[in-house]
Amino acid sequence: PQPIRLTDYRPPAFLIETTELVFALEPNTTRVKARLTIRRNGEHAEPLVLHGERLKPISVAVDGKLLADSERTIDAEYLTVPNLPDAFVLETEVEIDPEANKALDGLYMSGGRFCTQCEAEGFRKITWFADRPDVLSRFTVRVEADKKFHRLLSNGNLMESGVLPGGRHYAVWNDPFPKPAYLFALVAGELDELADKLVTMTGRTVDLKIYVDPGMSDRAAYAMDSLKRAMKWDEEVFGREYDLDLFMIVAVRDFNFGAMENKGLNIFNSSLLLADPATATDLDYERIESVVAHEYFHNWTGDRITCRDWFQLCLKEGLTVFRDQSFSADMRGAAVQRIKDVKTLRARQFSEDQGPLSHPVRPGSYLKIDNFYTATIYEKGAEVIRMLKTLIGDEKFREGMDLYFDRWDGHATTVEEFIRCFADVTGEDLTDFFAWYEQAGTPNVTLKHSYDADTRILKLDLTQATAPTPGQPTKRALPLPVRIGLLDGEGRTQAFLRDGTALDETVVVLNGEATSVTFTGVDAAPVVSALRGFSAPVTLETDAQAKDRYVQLAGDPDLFNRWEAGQDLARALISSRASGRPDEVGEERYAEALGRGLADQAADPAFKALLLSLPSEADLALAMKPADPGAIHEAREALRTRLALHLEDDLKRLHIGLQELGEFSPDAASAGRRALRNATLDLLAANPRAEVITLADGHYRAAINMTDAMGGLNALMLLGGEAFDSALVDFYERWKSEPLVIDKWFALQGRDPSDGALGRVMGLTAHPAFDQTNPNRLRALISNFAANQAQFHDPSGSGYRFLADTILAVDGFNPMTAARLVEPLGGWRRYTPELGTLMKAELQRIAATEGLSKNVYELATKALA
Ligand code: B3K
Ligand code: ZN
Repeated sequence: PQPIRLTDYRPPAFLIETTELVFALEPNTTRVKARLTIRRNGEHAEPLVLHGERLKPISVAVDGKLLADSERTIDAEYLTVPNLPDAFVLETEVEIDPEANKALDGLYMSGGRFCTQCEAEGFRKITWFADRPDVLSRFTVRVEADKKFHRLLSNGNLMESGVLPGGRHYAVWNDPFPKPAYLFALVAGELDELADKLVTMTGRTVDLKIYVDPGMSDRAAYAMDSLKRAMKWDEEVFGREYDLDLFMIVAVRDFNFGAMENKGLNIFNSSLLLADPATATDLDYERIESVVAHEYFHNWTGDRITCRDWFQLCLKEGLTVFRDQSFSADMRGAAVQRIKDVKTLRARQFSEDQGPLSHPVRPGSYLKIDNFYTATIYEKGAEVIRMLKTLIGDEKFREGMDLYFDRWDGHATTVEEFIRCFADVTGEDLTDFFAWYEQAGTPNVTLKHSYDADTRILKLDLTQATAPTPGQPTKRALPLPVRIGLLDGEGRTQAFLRDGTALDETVVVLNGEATSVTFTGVDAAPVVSALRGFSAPVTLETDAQAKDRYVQLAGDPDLFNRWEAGQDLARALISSRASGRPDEVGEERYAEALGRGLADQAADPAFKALLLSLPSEADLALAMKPADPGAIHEAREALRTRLALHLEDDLKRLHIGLQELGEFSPDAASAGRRALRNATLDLLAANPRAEVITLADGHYRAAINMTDAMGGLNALMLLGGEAFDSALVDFYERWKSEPLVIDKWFALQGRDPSDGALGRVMGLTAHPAFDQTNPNRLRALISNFAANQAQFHDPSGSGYRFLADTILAVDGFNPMTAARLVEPLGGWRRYTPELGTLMKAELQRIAATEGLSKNVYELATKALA
């Protein structure tokens, strides 16, 4: 297969001004008629080439005249029509089979309902079209179906609806905003409606509707509340008002990823929409709030302004993640949100960047664009925007955004044009900054300090270097904002002078390979608090000593760095254990410091919960070269056991003290208290004793919300034994009719770190409730198992073999979802040679399989390269 390259971009040869579609819906034989008004774009004599895959042709006509077979060509990917006038009407009819579509791309059936997913290239499986984001068209859609498909929905405004003979009915929708085909959506089926209204900043009333499975509308209340808050926030923070009179969200159970921002008709994976206290955890609530906001924010950053081509994906995704992170920070507290976002970034993006699949935020080539919905495009894309804001300041950032909206509304554009808006409002040359989009890899920054007590001068020396990544052997220095503050030995903030100005904190821009800065008026030997708020997506090495970290852990006013100091200390202790030299004195000291952190009355419980959690095994594996997951697991558990012993009384006291008495509330403060309470139990479980089993069992059985039920079940899993087995049975019996809850049951067992996990996971694939055609269920078990460091990396290689077998099986019907399972094998070079060889062998077996999809082929071969 030939890669598609950014440098090959050509403007479309034809533009489609209007698109009229008629869907005669039938599960196996849906007819789609399209009437497109098309205009030649520029002076040329090229034929019209439209995308179309898996379509059964019925007819093709130009300006009302049916084309003979000889007047057009149809192959597996295109419809080609030569000799066309400069403007014409193309009418086509095709037949498709939604019921047979298990790839969940295009028009398919989920739970007896019709629904669509068109981003990135699904529309071509519905009808022939210029399925590329720079062809924007005005859509009118008529949907006809049997009346049992009660709701007939598409983008925009409902123009007309009525009954048809033969027990059928219809609805006609018109979307006044030109849009690319990837934002098209259609839903038909029996759905309950939750309705609300919002008055916008200019006084317009917008109808808000969320459609869910019958009987589930109560569970959409939190999503509705999140939507209203997101709409208001976008008005207040970005000046963006919603533009249609109706905004709809539909929840479906079978969906390849989280959600989709179709214009006026978002479609969501039900796991990111439905919640009530009994069935959803606080993490579910948190994700629902952020994804509802994310998809809503796309209305401006994605829909009104879209991407010229798919290489520009970060233009909408990185920016929209930045917007949803900022929203969540305002809703839930900036520090805790930042820590969580950085944990995700490190777990997903840093690991991607250390492996063969490392790519720039704006990649230069791809085989299947579906493979580039990555943490690099999304999470690192958001970091780049955050840095831009740090570098130019809040005001200029807002001015640049306003200019972007003014200049590009209604267009498909590029990252260059986005950055140009900020260059124009600041008058700055942002050419160097642009390299963040083109260069892959995580820069490593070093910081050394030297302090002269006599002159009270502090000198900081910073350097940066980025290791080579596939296709980019040499790297350039990038402009890096490093936010810095100083503490004294007691942990108090120390003011200092930079260029004569007194400051508590400053941003040093590391603009080349090395930079030095001097602060004067530094009264006492300082503890340097660097990269505050994680001001750049880099790894940082400093000359700080453990004692400096303890000062920070005790009271760095930058909560990100306070947490980070604890993580650094824990990393060092775990790595000492993993290399067979446990630092028991250090462990004692660490436990004491954590104890003081827990006792801090001023600290937010959500923050304390984060403080109490050790770096994840995956995070630790990134720092250990080569990584030995078994050793990491044991070392981390050993430290947890020591902490549990040392902090036992504190943990128990907290666990009891945090017991919830009133009504459940999903707000951040209540969720923080539950998180801390469950974190105490999680740590106590590292020291298994009858008393702890009783505590965990009691917690599970007394739980009146899913957060605590899962917290209890998780602790029982860590403790193992009969109590766990019986709780698992109890849980299943209780929730077997709730698919989203049963996903959690599968996920938990995938994560079980105890020996024999693979056998149990394989057994679960034969469980009547397991269904590999449902991506939520599949990922619950399989992706969680592949993230189960200790068990997936079993020295026999059986975990790898199992994953490869699963990938191959799923690739037969759902390539997009199969491809997303390849990543855990991708990092094979980072592991011990024994493990790496076994991982590589499985990748080779996958790559050599005949009939592989382009999706899996691309990732498997890149991982091997
Ligand atoms: N834009 C969609 C993702 C589509 C993924 C296609 N393979 C959801 C989102 O990022 O908001
Ligand atoms: Zn998005």
